Amino acid sequence: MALLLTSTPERQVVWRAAFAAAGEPFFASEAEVTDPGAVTQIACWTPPADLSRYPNLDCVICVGAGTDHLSDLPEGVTLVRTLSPGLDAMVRDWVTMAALCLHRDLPAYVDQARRGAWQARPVRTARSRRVGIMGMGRIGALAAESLRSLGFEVEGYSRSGRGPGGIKVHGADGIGAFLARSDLLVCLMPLTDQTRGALNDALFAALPPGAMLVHAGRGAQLDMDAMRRALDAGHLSTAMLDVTNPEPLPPDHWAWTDPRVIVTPHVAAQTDAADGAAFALQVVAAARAGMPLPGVVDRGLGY
Ligand code: NDP
Ligand code: OXD
Repeated sequence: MALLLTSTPERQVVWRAAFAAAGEPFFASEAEVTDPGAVTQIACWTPPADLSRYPNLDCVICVGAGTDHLSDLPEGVTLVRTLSPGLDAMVRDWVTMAALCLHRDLPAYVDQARRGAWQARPVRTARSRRVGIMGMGRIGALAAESLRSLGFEVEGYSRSGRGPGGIKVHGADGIGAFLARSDLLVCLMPLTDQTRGALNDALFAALPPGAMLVHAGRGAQLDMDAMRRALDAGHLSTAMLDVTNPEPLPPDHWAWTDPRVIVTPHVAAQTDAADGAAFALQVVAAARAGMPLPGVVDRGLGY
């Protein structure tokens, strides 16, 4: 039993030290693999091109949270997503920053500053802004707690209607009521067949006029042309995106220069190398003990 990592040289160093300290066999790259039959786990963002080289592969560990790009692994290979409080907290921080930026009109002030315009806009209290979070899993729950602590009126939406205690979470039959109250909509859903293209004309039209969009889920959930139409029509006032469609966003894309939109290049989280290695070692330990693996993705549901 051995784990193969495909990653950057900097991460290889950290993982090698962690696996050596744990006494676990480890290959830091495909070039190091002398016996492909020994590889039982692969940890990666982008998997090796030819997985058939590893006949005893049991499990692929995605070093991030979203696993949509790993949906076509061979049958019988278990897919695991990294569970890392540090990663979750990074996305929470990005969402909190983005929500505050939009709530306090930063896009307009940055635009004014470029033009040397000293012009005040009305300031609203956080408690007067209703936040709606789509996706109330590990990260959605943390973001809700953070935004609530700042005074926002937060409600959530999830596939099942489940979510953390102490917060109202709408299920599929409550989507209309959820959107109608979301002055600031946050998307933290995984990319699945159901969520692909979910941020579209109909959804934007269902929001209160002048709503704000914070998107850190997956780019393919967002119809960027629909977002532009919603901005032009006033259904949306501003948007802050960490994920875009396509990704990377081409240098000449309208969203880079539209003063109503702020884009960051999919950086809400970057798994800390030591945290990633520690989680992979938990997976290896569970596999050795014949115990259920942590972080298993339901490949039918897609997350
Ligand atoms: P979880 O699996 O913990 O939670 C997923 C949540 O989404 C659950 O509440 C689930 O509902 C809900 N959901 C799934 N499908 C639907 C649907 N069709 N309609 C409504 N809700 C749905 O995931 P995480 O919180 O850990 O991560 C969420 C996503 O955030 C990741 O999949 C990834 O795409 C994105 N992400 C982005 C990062 C970035 O850098 N921008 C970094 C990390 C994550 P239910 O409870 O009912 O199943
Ligand atoms: C992601 C991640 O899922 O960076 O986007 O973990």
